[in-house]
Amino acid sequence: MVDNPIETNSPGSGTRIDPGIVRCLPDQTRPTSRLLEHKLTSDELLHLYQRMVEIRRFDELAMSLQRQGQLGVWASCLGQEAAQIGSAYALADQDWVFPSYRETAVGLMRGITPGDLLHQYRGTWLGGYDPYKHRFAMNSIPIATHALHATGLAMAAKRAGDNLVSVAYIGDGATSEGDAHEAMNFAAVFAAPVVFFVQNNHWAISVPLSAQTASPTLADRAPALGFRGMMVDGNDVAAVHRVMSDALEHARGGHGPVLVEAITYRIESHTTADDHTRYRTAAEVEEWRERDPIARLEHHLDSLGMLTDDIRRSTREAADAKASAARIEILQLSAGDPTELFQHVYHGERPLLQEQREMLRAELRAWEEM
Ligand SMILES: Cc1ncc(C[n+]2csc(CCOP(=O)(O)OP(=O)(O)O)c2C)c(N)n1
Ligand SMILES: [Mg+2]
Repeated sequence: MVDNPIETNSPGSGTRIDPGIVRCLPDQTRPTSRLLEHKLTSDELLHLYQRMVEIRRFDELAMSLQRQGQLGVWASCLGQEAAQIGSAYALADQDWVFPSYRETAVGLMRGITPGDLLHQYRGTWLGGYDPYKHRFAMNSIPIATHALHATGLAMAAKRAGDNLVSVAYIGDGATSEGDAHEAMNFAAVFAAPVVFFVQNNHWAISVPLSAQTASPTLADRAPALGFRGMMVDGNDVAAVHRVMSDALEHARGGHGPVLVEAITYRIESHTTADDHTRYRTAAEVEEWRERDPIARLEHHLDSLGMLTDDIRRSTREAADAKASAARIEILQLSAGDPTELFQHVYHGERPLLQEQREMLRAELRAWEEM
């Protein structure tokens, strides 16, 4: 299943134990384990640290804007920054990304501005960015449907002789969908250049991983379908970058798809419309907070003597400044008229939709009068 089987998880950690999880950076919360070399220079590590801090700050901003009624909903990526940033950093410009709703960090790494990324959450009725320019498709709210799009694009690229890899970002829950299975099976049969980057954050809303699959790992899905599966510590940015670079090289070289299972954790609720305290323990969340991916990298940079107080401060200040600018950009987006929702469903008006539009208008009027 994995190229470099390494037993690094400590028993009794309270989480699923899997062999063969690639790690590169020391983890303060586990006994010292065998670490692999990574492919990043010290400057690159520092750069990724700065981006992780910046994107976490942006996530906090989006959470508070939602609480202030400025965004309809928000799906936080808190705790998943290393998985998203390490994998996105390994991509080439020509590669295509098919994201779910939680891939904020990947979108920002693809050069989309915060305001453009948030149109959908602000309720405007046009997507804010050009998917072709950033090679970042519109995010998929339906679970796993975009895995099929990723495979389709990769099959077409192969036929056309284009040098690109298509990456589907899916969750642990998404692996249970028929669409994910079909996408993986087709990709394997046609040796399409796809990477299925699975962020195993242990939860699909309130469904734990243990209720999602009887398979010991999600990466096991790949060899069953005849392709390569790899596991990586998703809170280790350098390991994620290494594994993702290898996966991309494999797919780009014409050797078929790869499934990367990045083991991480969703620290926040599923979205702002959810309350995770109703279905998981504070102790579990705390355990993963201690494995924070930014703290992990900070420790490492510290040990290299690269993280002075000045750098910490300037990183925080730069993140704050970017968040302030993003806030202005987001608040300028006009949320538009919600009753336009009914205009483009069919060509022409339909009585049922007209009725529904009137119901919405009445509700909006009632809200205004409150
Ligand atoms: C086809 C489909 N079924 C159900 C849902 C409702 N739903 C939204 S998010 C979600 C859980 C997804 O979990 P996972 O794939 O682990 O991604 P995560 O939210 O953890 O990033 C579900 C079932 C949906 N959006 N689409
Ligand atoms: Mg999940």
